[in-house]
This record gives sequence, C-alpha cells and structure tokens, in this order.
Amino acid sequence: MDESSPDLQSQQDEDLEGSYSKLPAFRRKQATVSSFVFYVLCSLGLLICVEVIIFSRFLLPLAVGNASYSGDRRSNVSDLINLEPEAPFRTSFHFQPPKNWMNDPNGPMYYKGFYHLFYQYNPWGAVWGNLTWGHAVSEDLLHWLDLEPALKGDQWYDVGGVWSGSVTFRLDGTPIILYTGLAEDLEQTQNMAVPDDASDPFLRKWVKSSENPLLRHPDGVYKEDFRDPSTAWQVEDGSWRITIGTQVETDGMALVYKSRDLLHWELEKNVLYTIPGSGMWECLDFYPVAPTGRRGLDTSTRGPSVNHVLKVSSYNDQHDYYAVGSYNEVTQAFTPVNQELGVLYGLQYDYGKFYASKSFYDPVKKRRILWGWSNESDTEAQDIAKGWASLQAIPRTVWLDSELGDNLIQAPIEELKSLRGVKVSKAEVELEAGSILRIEGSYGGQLDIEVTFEYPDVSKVAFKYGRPLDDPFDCSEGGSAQRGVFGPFGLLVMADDALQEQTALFFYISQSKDRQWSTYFCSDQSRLDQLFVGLLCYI
Ligand code: DQQ
Repeated sequence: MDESSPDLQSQQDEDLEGSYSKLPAFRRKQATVSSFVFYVLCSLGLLICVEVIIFSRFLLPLAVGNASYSGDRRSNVSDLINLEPEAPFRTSFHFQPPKNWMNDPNGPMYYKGFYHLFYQYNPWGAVWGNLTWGHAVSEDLLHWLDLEPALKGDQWYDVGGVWSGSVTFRLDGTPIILYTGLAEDLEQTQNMAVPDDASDPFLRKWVKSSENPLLRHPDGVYKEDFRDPSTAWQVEDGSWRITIGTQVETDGMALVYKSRDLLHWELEKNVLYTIPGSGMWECLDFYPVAPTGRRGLDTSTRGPSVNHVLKVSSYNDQHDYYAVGSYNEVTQAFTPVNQELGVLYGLQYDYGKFYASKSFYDPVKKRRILWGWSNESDTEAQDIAKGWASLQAIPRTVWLDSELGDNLIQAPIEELKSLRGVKVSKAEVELEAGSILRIEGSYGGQLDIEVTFEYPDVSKVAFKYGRPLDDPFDCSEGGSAQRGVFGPFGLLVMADDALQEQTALFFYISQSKDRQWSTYFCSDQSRLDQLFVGLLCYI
C-alpha cells in the first residue's frame, strides 16, 4: 500500500483473396502499437504493405484532469499530460487517470451528450485497494475530463470497496448503477445507485439505494465468490435479467437473476452457462450481436436472427474469454454456436494484457464499444515510484464475423484517426525468408501501424518444405526465435538501433492434421530491457 494512504485503496492479389477465403482462420490483422523503432520480421517469403502513422502527440493530448469542464479540450494540458522527463512513459491516447491505481472499466455509457467511463480507482495510491468508482466524461471517447469518484465505500455493505458493476438504462432513460460492494467481513453484496440529478449530463452525484444490499450470496455460494453484476436486459414479458459471476466448488458459472423493477431480484434456477473446473468468473458481459454488418445492438434487443456474446473474465488466468451463441429466454441457457469455442476453452478478446472488459451500446453511432483494462508488467515498487499504474486499452468497436458466425471482429474506434499525424508507408514489399526490414521514418513513441501480410500459396509452401504440418503452436515456447513452416512473421517494436532490445509481435499460422488452419498472434518480451518492462505496446 502507498505510504500516503490513510486507512482506506490479421498467390498474388486475386489469388490471395482466394486463399484468404479458403482459410477461415487466416485473418489479416491490423494493430495499433506503441514503438521506438519499427521493423518487419519475417522467417519466410511474404509480401507486405505497411502504413505507419505517427500520432500528433503534442497537439491533441489526452486531456484528463480534475478541473471543471470549460469546453476547451486543451485547457488543462500542462498538468494533465506527463511530458516531463521523469514520467516519459505515460500514454497520450489511452485513458489513464491523472495518478494512482486503476483497474477494471465499469459501467461505460453515453448520456446526454457525453460518454461516461467509470473505473476501479484507488484515490490513495498506485496499488490495488481502497476501491472507488473513478469517473470521467468525454465527447469523443478520446479527450477526457476526470471528475470526482462517483461511488465510495461508506456503507456497511461496501465499506471494504466499491467493486465492479454495470450501468443499465431504465425505460424512462435514466441510468442506474448495479455494483458489488465489499463488506468489512469480505462478503460481496450487490447494490444499486441512481443519479441524484438526472438532468446533469455529467452525472456527478450518485445516491445509493436505501434498499441496499439488493442481493446477498445465495446458498451454496461462498460469500467471497459473488460479484460484478452485468448490465440488465429485458425479456419478452418485460421483466429484467442480470448475470453475476461465481464459482461453486471450482465450477465457474454465470448465475441469472430476475426482476420486475430492477430493485427486487430473484435467483433463476438455471444458470446461463457453466464450465466445470474453470474457477471464479468475474466481470461477466452478455450482449446481443446483429447477424450481419457492423451495427451494434442495444442490450435488450431480441429476435430470431440475434445471437449473443457471453464474455467471462477468468480469475484463474486473468484472460477474457468469449463465445457467440444463442440465448433461450425461457430456460436461460446460453449455447455457443461453435461448441469447440465454448467460453473459456475457445476465443479470447485479446491475447495480450487485457482483462475485466466491459462493452456498451453507443446510441449515437449505433455501435457496440468494448473497453478493457490493460494491466502492465511493472512491479508494485515500480508503480509506487511512478505514482500511477495501468491504463485502459483503446476502445474498440466489435461486431459479428458474419462469414463464420462464431466470433467477433474488432477495430479501434474510428475517432482515433483524428489523432493521426505524419504518415510513412511502404507498399508491396517482398520480404525474403529470414529477413528483417526496417521501416525508415517510423521513429516515435506513439505509432499507429497498419500492416497487411500477403502470404504465398500456403499449400505450395507446405509441399516445398515437405515437412509434416506443425500444429499445435505455442507462443510461449521459444518466442519469435522459433522457425516453422508458416512463421513467425510480424513486427519488432520497442526496438533500439542495434536490435539489442526488441519486442516481437508476431503471427504464426499452423495447420492441423485434419487440415484446419489456425492463426496465432503472439508477443515475445524476452528481449526487452527491464527499463521498458510495463511499457510494451498498448493495443
Ligand atoms: N476487480 C474488481 C472485482 C472484479 C475484479 C475489484 C476483476 O469486482 O471481480 O477491483 O479485475
């Protein structure tokens, strides 16, 4: 704990397209990364197109501060962004509070002209603890005004901390917060808070319900394993449902509660989903996805063509897993479209540092936006020395991959493009096997890199090498130094001129014996200087 703490804490052009469609899991990737010098790494012949855009860091920095909103987004720049030599590694475009510890994004929403982001925040130091709901508002999801915390632990049922939760809009359009409170004896309780003045677009003041706690752990559920209420959704008869994460023994599961008024909740006898032995499920997110197109759906949208996404934050390995599936309102059962991609044994939103994510429907641009917490690799001592810890990943728009129907496609929000500055690009460069290509002019601390790798006819590659297929691939075994039939290839970021230091972000393609293709997206931090640990790349 910080000393200052009081007692509280992705064949040639046409052929390539052809091979692309033949290879369901071979996806072109785009990445937004932070870098010092940028190189393209290749262990086999490839064609690439690269575009590097250097963000205009000094023109439009992320405006985060504890000042009243002036309408001038740059008004608080000097004390809001760390340009000082002693804090050169704070990000400029990712959300971070001005100081101290931050973890999960909570209850993101759009209300009366402003996007709101709440977040797990320790007002007293750069370590986890004393959790409150930090609160910031923005007109564009890029420039933020940090406000006073919206919720603090001051009642018996949340005195140990105001933990994660969600926002739901009532039918009259006012938002309510459902959150987990930590009581003194560590019991996890579910509670509600409502705006004190719903006409205030900033929603600065929240009032806790006199009926709190609305829910206590059910029989058979350990009091410390009952947390993070989801956004509520309405079913056909107008009643509401929420899901809450737990584990029974070691079986992770998504409990479902029912309510008519969002205040009085009753446990449904069936669970939404469970996986034996998966451990505690945190920060469940459950939302509908449109069958085609990038359009997002509001959380209560129903219909025969509507599928749902269930996301689980797995406490055991700290990754966010999801599955696309159907939801039966009567039995409450969620059934993944692709049984092999069932939650927790299938897809992750991200294969880097990304956890406790939360999505929301943006009614302005009719899209679903995903926020995720990017915890770093710094030690606690390093965080205390810096005076801050962690950041939120750039918000992403998510939509269903209609070609396959069992996974999501993600892209950074379009607003991010407004921050772009100088552009460096190289088109149709052929990479020799085993080569490293330096992208000249891409020197900078904040780069947006879009790269398209065009792979030769993979069936010929496999034939030429005459080797057996090489599935499965393990990112962590040998890192980017591994050499295989189909990889690795990718980027070297955070690299110095001598390439003594480098972080590889690389792809590897493999084919299983039953001829199924898989694309791995890995990062290798083994050649990263300790000084930069924790900086890496924030996607
Ligand atoms: N973080 C919160 C919990 C949640 C966990 C506490 C996930 O509510 O389960 O800070 O990171």
